[in-house]
Amino acid sequence: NYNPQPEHKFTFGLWTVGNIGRDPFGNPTRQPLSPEYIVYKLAQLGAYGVNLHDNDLIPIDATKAERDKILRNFKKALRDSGLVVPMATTNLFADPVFKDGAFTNANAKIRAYAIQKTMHAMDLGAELGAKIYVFWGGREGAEVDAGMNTLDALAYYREALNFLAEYSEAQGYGYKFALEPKPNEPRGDIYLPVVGAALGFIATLDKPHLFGLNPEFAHETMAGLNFVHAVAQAIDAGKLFHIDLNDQKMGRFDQDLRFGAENLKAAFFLVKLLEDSGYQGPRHFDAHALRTEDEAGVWEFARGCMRTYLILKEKARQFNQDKEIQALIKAYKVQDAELSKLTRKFSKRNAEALKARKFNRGMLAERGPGLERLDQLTVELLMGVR
Ligand code: GCO
Ligand code: MN
Ligand code: MN
Ligand code: MN
Repeated sequence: NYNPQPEHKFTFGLWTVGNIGRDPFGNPTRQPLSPEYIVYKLAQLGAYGVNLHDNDLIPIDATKAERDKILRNFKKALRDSGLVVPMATTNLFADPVFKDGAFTNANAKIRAYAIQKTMHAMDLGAELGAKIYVFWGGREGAEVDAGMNTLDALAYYREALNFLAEYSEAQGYGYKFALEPKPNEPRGDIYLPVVGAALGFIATLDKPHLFGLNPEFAHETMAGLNFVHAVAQAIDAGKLFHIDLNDQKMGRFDQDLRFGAENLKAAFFLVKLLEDSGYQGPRHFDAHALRTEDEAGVWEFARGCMRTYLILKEKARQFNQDKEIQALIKAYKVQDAELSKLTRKFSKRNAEALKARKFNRGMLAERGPGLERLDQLTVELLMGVR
């Protein structure tokens, strides 16, 4: 019946369903919704959790007394609704102070302020029970390279992440940090633009085990890359800490479409990958309703994201149990126990034996792997005629 339940671990950001429909050319088309209202509505719809930037909840210039009051009300809404806050993050992009970057800003005063702001935001997240802390470096980038900041920026970035990881440990917060790569928008070029770049950077940090990825469907897709492959690489590295689900037309501006709205087949393979690999983390929808919509459209959007995920999860189950599809996959993945024994691990003996083998290259090349049939069956399964 595709009814979302907390056990499905669906989460939304306050900024997602709370999006007021502003774009670079037009004013907001919707009224702001209060954080408490969003919490109750999401719980009603069957979501598991809500995520936030510090300033989604606490205005950047709030006094201590204001902060405490807002926090009290928000915690009450969480208690009453049963919603949890699995992930928290920092807004290091909206305020003009971050116009040329936060952790990577060429100005040491702004870099220090960004670290200070993040420590406060980490305190807030910890108070709400968050265990995953996301770093989306939206302003960490450039439009022009005349400032020659790139190499320095990477060093500053590393310094900030190392500092904040130590802070988390010293405070006993136990955060796992998830880097969220994006190729561009709002900067012309953002540093660490794709999943592979972030994985490479993590290896240079002091405590790489604390850092992983928060890949987003729209972000690799904007760059014309295969998001399912990117997620597979994160899983392979043991680094899929969180995931941002949405949709996007390739090569366009950042659209944040409802999950499955555009690339249904890729969404299917993504859900199948997440489910088959045993990913245990939240399924976070980082998207928003079309700017055309009113509040009713916002909740249709939220329902739609979760429903599509559950339908695709059921399709993945069907795919795994479809005898013909599974037989085709089995035939596609040709096994050879004897040769695999030789190639599994290098030894002088294995190398000698392999060098002495004769292969019938012509025959190996001749065989078609049967992917046309397999893919057509997948399409038919998705279209509901299987
Ligand atoms: C975007 C990003 C953001 C981040 C968010 C949490 O394209 O704007 O995806 O929505 O995910 O700031 O880090
Ligand atoms: Mn995004
Ligand atoms: Mn976005
Ligand atoms: Mn995101």
